[in-house]
Amino acid sequence: MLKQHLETLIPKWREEIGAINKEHGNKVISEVNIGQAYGGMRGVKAMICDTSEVPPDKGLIIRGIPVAQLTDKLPEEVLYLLLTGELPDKKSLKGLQDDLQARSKVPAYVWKTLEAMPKDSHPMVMFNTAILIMEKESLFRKRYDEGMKKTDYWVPTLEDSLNIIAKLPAIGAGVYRMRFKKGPRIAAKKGLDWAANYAHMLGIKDKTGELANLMRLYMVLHSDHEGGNVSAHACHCVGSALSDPYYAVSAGLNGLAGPLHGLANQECLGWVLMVHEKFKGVPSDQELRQFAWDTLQSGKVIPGYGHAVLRITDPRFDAFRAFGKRVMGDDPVFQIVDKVFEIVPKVLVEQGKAKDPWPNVDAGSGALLYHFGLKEFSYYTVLFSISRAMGMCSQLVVNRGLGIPIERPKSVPTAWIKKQLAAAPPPVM
Ligand code: AMX
Repeated sequence: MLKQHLETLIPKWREEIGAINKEHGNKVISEVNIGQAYGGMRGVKAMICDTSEVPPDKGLIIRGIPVAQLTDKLPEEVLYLLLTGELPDKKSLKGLQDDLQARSKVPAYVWKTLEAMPKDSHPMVMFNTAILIMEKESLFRKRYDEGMKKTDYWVPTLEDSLNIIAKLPAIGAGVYRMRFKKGPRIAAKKGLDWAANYAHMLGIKDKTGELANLMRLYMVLHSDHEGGNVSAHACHCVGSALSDPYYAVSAGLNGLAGPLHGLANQECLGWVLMVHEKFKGVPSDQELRQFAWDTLQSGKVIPGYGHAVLRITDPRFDAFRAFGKRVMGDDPVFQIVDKVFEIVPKVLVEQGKAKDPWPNVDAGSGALLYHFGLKEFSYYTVLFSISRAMGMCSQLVVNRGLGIPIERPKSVPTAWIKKQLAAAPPPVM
């Protein structure tokens, strides 16, 4: 059903974009100055992402819907939205859920490979290895080798993407149980939705059902964040070489494993727990302010604060905070997260370096997981990965559908910059 729907949508999108390109292809949408070329291309509008956008003053908007309006949706609904631009009706949702369930069995060789890895491997390395070794299942590569038409590329990309996404809860939960010696793997339960099944397979007691709710929320909130962030961009760049989704998603997740990107949630909870340990509970405002300054003065960043694009409190942080207040308002670790939110932005403003002093998505998520007994925080980026794979895969499918070519920006050496400067000082932009 999803595939049939995309079969009607993709030719229309392709036609529309073809016409825009033909008529307006040489219109300027962005200029690049030397600072941006040396500065991580910040703010350069040089790629298209139709699955979501992140206006600095609004935060994540998925296919036109602000993420705050999606917090009661299932991740499968959001996946359908990312791929098609529409929320599914009941029948389409059930179709997608059944499809994912039918694709969810993880090959035995994945478990054998993970078991053979060093016992102290980072959970992200285990998770990512599982995705990469499944590359031999790629239908995209098979069909490409057989000689498929360019306009069909998106079809096996969708197949590979659904095959990957369907298996991630079991792989993620399997990594958790193996890496942290939690006992044998737990089989999926028929009838549970994608995220609730993940919570079930982790094997953490969930009498109230709130852990399953948190997982649904977590998976929705992390699902996509436009195209220029490290993981989405790495996935897009690798996919643009027509490397199949196993290679491309794996590349993206290697980027997500960086401490300035997805690993920040692990670092963030570490910082909050340091506060908890040092002050034996929730500190006073003054104690916390001093602790934040000590962190900055030791040359470190305050994890969970700041963003390359956002200039407001991340609406995803707001959604997690609301969940925390509802479910664990009396938990001291959550109370510290709440207090950090009151104190740290003021400290960062006073310091005057960070362009965005507000919390990002990672500032609070770890504390919520910790509350439910998921205390191995080196694992947290795996959760992020399970969710973000939905956005990365959706971007791949759409990009293959639109026939977006191989990515190849132009680099220049510093000698070239110097030559330009000597010839004529560039205008200040
Ligand atoms: N604490 C201390 N200093 C910070 C800071 C923070 N939270 N955020 C930014 N700064 C500093 C930068 O280190 C930089 O210092 P420098 O001039 O000495 O190099 C200066 O402020 C300007 O940086 P910026 O333009 O505001 O940020 P950026 O776009 O270069 O980087 C980010 C954005 C997120 C990497 C940065 O804010 C940061 O390191 N935050 C903490 C880590 C974090 O929370 N990462 C998660 C991001 C979300 C995600 O991908 N999951």
